[in-house]
Amino acid sequence: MRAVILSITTDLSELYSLLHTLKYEIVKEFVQKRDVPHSASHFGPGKIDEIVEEIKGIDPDVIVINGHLKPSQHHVLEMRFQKECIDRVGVILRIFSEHAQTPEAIAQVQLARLRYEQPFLREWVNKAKSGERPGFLSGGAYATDVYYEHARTHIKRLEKKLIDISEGRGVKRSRRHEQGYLLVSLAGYTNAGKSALMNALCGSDVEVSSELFSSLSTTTRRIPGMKGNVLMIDTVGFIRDLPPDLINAFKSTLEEIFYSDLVLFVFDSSDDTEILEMKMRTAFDILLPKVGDTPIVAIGSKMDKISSEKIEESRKIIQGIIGSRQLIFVSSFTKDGLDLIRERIHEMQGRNHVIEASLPIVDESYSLISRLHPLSDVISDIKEDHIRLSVRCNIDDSEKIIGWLRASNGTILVQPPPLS
Ligand SMILES: Nc1nc2c(ncn2[C@@H]2O[C@H](COP(=O)(O)OP(=O)(O)OP(=O)(O)O)[C@@H](O)[C@H]2O)c(=O)[nH]1
Ligand SMILES: [Mg+2]
Repeated sequence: MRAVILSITTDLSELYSLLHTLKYEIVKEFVQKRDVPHSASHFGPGKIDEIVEEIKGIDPDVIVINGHLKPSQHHVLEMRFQKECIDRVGVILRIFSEHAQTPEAIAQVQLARLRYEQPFLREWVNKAKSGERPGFLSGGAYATDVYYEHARTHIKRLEKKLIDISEGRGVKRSRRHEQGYLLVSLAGYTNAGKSALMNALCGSDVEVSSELFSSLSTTTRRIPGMKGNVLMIDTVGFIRDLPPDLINAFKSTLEEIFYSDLVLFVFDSSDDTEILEMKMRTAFDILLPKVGDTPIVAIGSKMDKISSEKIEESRKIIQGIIGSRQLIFVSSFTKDGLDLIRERIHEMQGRNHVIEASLPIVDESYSLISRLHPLSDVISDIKEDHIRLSVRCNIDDSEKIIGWLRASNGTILVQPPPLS
């Protein structure tokens, strides 16, 4: 496919990676710097006229817009260029479609795609008179209308199918918990190195690739050499500017994160500072609502590619985003740092006692919470007039922790049974 790019920013590196993953050839790029897209046509109409002339000689297969198109803009651009136009989400969905392999991933991608296309179709149903649209749906108003109705039915069917798969997944998960498995999930931005880390820890052979979204289905493997049974779960990567609808299509996959006992939140520590921060914030924003009470450890991958100064620089940025959660740097290639992950999992295995408490909102409570972190997995939630605390710890530490909480004017709401 020969693609022409339109962008209102000069930052094209991620779009290049996405198009490279699709094996599209970029034949020309047009950049018109603007703070916000033109409301009717993304680029200003004068610039569009110019491009229409210019691409006549190039004759690309597709025009890729480095941003998010509203249905009306999409309609205008396709009419002007007489070419298929896709935006960034459209590109991502094409990658998803190509990479989906399991029945669940295929259904999730189909659902995401149909939901994404709905508003565009509605626009075409409203506007189409004689079927001038190039590319798909070129059969005119009637065909568009039929397709739209068909899509709606299909969406319902897919939603039902995914609920069924998700229920099966839930049964499997609770069986594993009953059998005493500890579940550790990998989450993070696409290409962060999640699958490579899984392979390094589990000796598995999940596909590792520089393409984006290589893993669209979850894979579960046992981590060998650990006391007790520990399962590691690789999950789909995140990317910025994904509409919630798309994330929701992957809901059942992301549930694996929610129900795990520990989340390893992987980021590529070799990324440039600005990109590192953007990816980390994006992934964290998507991740946090998905993790519930599960403790998170941030994992800086690919440390073999960076200097110790860069590690320290990244540490500062990341710690600013993840707060007092633990941060470990690793390399799946040299295996550096992997022992720290195993150690952390070991600790988790003993932390099966929960203390619930409330603390007053004062500085002393915050310093107590920092003191609790090395000993336990702490979740704090600020309520109107108190801090609600859930502390998972080792039974040996529970009495000490309860003592500290009481000394800081805390009220113990739930505590483990006393040691006999
Ligand atoms: N130098 C170095 N490269 C790594 C390391 N881990 C992963 N990579 C490279 O980073 C790229 C992405 O790795 P993956 O493990 O596929 O990343 P992922 O997070 O699973 O990506 P998606 O499944 O696409 O979301 C590949 O080209 C790997 O070879 C590492 O420890 N060191
Ligand atoms: Mg992967």
